[in-house]
Amino acid sequence: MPRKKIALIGGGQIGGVLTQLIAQRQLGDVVLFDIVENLPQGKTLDIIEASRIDDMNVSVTGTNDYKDIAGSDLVIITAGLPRKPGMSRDDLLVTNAKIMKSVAEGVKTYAPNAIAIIISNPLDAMVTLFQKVTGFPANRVIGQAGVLDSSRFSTFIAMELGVSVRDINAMVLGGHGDTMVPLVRYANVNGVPVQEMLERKYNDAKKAKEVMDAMVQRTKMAGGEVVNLLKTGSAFYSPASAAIMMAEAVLFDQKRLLPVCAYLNGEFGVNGFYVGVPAVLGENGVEKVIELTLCEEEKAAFDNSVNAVKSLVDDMNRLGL
Ligand code: A3D
Repeated sequence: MPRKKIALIGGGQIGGVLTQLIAQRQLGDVVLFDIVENLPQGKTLDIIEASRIDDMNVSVTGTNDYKDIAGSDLVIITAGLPRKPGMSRDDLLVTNAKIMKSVAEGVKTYAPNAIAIIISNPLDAMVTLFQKVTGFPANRVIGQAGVLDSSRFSTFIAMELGVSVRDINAMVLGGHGDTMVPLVRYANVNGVPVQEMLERKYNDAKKAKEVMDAMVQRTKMAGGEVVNLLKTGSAFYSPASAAIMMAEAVLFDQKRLLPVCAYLNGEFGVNGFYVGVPAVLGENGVEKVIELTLCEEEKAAFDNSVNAVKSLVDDMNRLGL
């Protein structure tokens, strides 16, 4: 079987880590694109110079020319500014929308059959814009946010309970902003509800709820926590890992059930918007959105998050972006 071709648009922090992870795992040949001259060429040269050490038998090249992404099976987009301390993701809307438009034109022209995974913020709006400009079928345009937010939630739960994070199943739905919805009731450790484990640990339902609320809050603010520590950029190792999980699901047709930013056609009572929901990912991108029963409180939080996404998309349309 011929190797897959993977184009990475944006050769910054996340793009660099993505390149290295793809090469080390030999997921396919990589073309790293950026508008900054020599940046993608320099990063890819640095990475392939470790191919003897890391056993990387794939081609890895850097470019400033969209022609070189021709025929890509998968495109992962990280082009756009990251936030600085004090900024919300939504503050990036105007700048990153202009960048996303040019990226979408390039991908539409040179990789019209690709599946696209978007990482640039504000995530839900950027996914919406990319799909609109390319006209790609909605299932072929997917946003990465929920996999990372869920991994962050799982990490905090594992740290609190002192169990392996491999045994934690926890999902975060909704838009990728401060209104995101960590699903407390569904969070479990190999089937055992996290809420029950916390109640046993503290033998006090009120205290257990406080601990869970604090983990939910930390999850919602986890991106900002890293931004405040780094000062000059945002998280990049974990977002790259999250996109790799999604890329593998698509490239190897794994049918993984993952929380991703997917287009909704009435599921969860939402029509015509991209938002974070559980979905089956395979060779066709989003193959099925999985609906689940939300209690009144979860539904209200989810609707609130969807409204935040809708209002950002409205802003984008109003500003003619
Ligand atoms: P950074 O290291 O600044 O890299 C962005 C790259 O985009 C730079 O190398 C730029 O030169 C490049 N770029 C700018 N304009 C264009 C253009 N028109 N075409 C192609 N490339 C261009 O940022 P980063 O890699 O840390 O983050 C990238 C994006 O991901 C930002 O918007 C972040 O906010 C976002 N992000 C999302 C998540 C999610 O989980 C959704 C997490 C972390 C960061």
